[in-house]
Amino acid sequence: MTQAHAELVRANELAPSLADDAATILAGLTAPQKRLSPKYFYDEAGSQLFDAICELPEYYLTRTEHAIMERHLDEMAALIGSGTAVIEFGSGSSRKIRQLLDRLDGPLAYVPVDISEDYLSSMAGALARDYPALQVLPVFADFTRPFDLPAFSVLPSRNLVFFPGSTIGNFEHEQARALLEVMRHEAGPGGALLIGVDLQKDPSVVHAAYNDGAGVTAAFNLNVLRRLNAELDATFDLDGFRHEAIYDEREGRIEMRLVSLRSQRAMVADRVIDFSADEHIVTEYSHKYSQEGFETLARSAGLEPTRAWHDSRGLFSVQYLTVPD
Ligand code: AVI
Repeated sequence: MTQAHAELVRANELAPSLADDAATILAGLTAPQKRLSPKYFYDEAGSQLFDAICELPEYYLTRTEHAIMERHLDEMAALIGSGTAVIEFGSGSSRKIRQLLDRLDGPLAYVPVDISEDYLSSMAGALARDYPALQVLPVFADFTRPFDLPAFSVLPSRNLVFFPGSTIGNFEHEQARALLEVMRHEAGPGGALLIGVDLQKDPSVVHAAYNDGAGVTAAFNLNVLRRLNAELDATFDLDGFRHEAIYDEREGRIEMRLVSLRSQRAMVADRVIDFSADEHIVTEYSHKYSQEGFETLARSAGLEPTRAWHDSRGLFSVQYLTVPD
């Protein structure tokens, strides 16, 4: 690993701490329907809780995606080809990228893009150590907006955007389309996208995945209030809220909420936020797609759905989309 390989690139202006995003957060908390963006879940504690969620028996997503990848990686690698630069949007778990890198034919570079700087640099450092032939070029950026790719010392044959885990589901449809357009831009003409997408299924299976028996998802959800207290001088009583996740079948999405257990008041950055009993903050949507619905979305972003792999129960999918030349 050379020094340049380990160096973190700051690609665009972004808000690493909640204090920098105070205006947006306050706008969400003072709207008629209180909202917080799910991007605020992922401080260090939140990222660790999310890793724990991925191990839960009820949370089928990670396990099923892993199995689909294991089963079809040879075909995926053949489609992707050799000498690729893999650009991972939101480099959440290095396990997934290792699974891909281990099977690709001579990948040239790995570009993890994330807003969690600590997580990004420790993960990128470990990968650079374990894959000495690979250029590991982390980019510290908000991947929802176009960013500059780092300079490659050798030009890759193509760019592959890797976005596992069904994080695309956490974006509302219009935002998801815009994000796919950013990915199309970063992949460039002739490039490709490999995206994990959770599928519509029996609502009870989805419901269980977001209401686990061990309460890890609840802790993950409530962690955002702890973060607001720590970073925005907020005064949320963490025992005054409960986790709720309901599956909205009409919208095909999980809606995750923090429900106020009583009428109460919290200060957030010197602003008073009042809650009535049972009032909730929406903290996350997690959309589930049909194969057809996802293809329509991809086409609307100028992408060509080329191949999709599903598990035998139809729980999850991995989608391969290409960028026209
Ligand atoms: C990151 N994302 C795909 C997860 C999901 O399933 O929507 C976040 C999550 N929220 C609750 N559990 C997991």
